[in-house]
Amino acid sequence: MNRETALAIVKEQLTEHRYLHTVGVMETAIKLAEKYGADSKKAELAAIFHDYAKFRPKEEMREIISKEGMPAELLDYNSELWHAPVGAFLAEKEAGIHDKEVLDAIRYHTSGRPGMALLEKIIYLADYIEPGRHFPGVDEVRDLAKTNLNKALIKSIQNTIMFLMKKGQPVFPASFETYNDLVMNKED
Ligand code: DGI
Ligand code: FE
Ligand code: FE
Repeated sequence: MNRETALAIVKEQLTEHRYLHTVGVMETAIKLAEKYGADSKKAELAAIFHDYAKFRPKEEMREIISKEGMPAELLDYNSELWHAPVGAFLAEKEAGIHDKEVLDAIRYHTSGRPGMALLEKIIYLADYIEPGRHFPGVDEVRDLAKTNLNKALIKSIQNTIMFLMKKGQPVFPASFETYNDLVMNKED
């Protein structure tokens, strides 16, 4: 699927603000793919569809998670986590994207997972550092992303977990597991 077709499909599903975020993620993901040796066309497609399900009604997402064999544990945690696996499912079902690497990058873009593939890391990070993001700590992660993908990823997950904990919110176990996996397998 080419960029224009993909963007036109997701535009229908998103607000203007979320669409601009998506374009930012796309541009950032392509740059990261070129820098770190991932397939830039896959990065482009995964980035365009990463928030495809962001505005689906909670009831629809809950039903898809239950019926399609996704981890039931998701339902006990923040519903903000749901659009990622549901987005992967709907990108395949509604938009005919079958590439497993692309679908996994969409599926794990919010929680991460232990043993993340390169494309998954790139989409997770691009989502965090795209130019429209302005939260505390984002510039430090942008700097790390210029030289070390894993360090940037660790910092972004650390920031997200600490942000949730400071608010006294639950943290999905996969987020902790991803953090531990990256810290324990640090290459440098
Ligand atoms: O969809 P986006 O806003 O672009 O970004 P995202 O898919 O990373 O969603 C992030 C939101 O999910 C953010 O507001 C934090 C929230 N969230 C809730 N519980 C968890 C969580 N994020 C992670 N990584 N882990 C959680 O347990
Ligand atoms: Fe998202
Ligand atoms: Fe996003």
